[in-house]
Amino acid sequence: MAIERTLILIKPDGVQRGLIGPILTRFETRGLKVVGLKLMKMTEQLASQHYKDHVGKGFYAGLVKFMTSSPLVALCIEGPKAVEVARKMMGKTFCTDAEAGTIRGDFGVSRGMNLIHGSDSPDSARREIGLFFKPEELFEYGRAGDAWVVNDEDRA
Ligand code: D4T
Repeated sequence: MAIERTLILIKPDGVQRGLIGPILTRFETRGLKVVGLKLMKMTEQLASQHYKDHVGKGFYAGLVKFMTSSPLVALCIEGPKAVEVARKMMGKTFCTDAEAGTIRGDFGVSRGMNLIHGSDSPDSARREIGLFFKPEELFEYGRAGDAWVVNDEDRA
């Protein structure tokens, strides 16, 4: 089954700058399906779970301060190779290094305030989706145009 789900966060800087719509539009336009969506505040506890691999690193305190400072948008999106497709759309971690045409490369110039998070592997995606969404907050549904976005070959 090549159809995957991934966790995307539109970080506090993206929400504050009015970029929820433009960022969401990129995923929708690409053909990826939104199967979960919420505005929420990240707590310090959730930050420590989400960023468990970064706990103790020099940038961790600043990262948590930023991520808990204002609401973010959590998104679960679905599609063929969704994890890799979304990572490519986001661009390199620091906006200053991200290629033009990517979300970070088109909307940002900061290092740490990098607008968006996307899971880095299918395993991370499963773990992270579970941190941000209850099962009943995720939806399986068909869209009118789905047959023109994904066919049987993509699902094989
Ligand atoms: P996230 O996890 O936010 O999608 O970003 P990446 O997957 O692209 O990058 P990451 O996990 O290596 O870093 C997480 C987060 O920490 C910030 N950061 C990172 C920072 O402020 N200083 C640093 O030196 C690093 C490595 C940016 C993203």
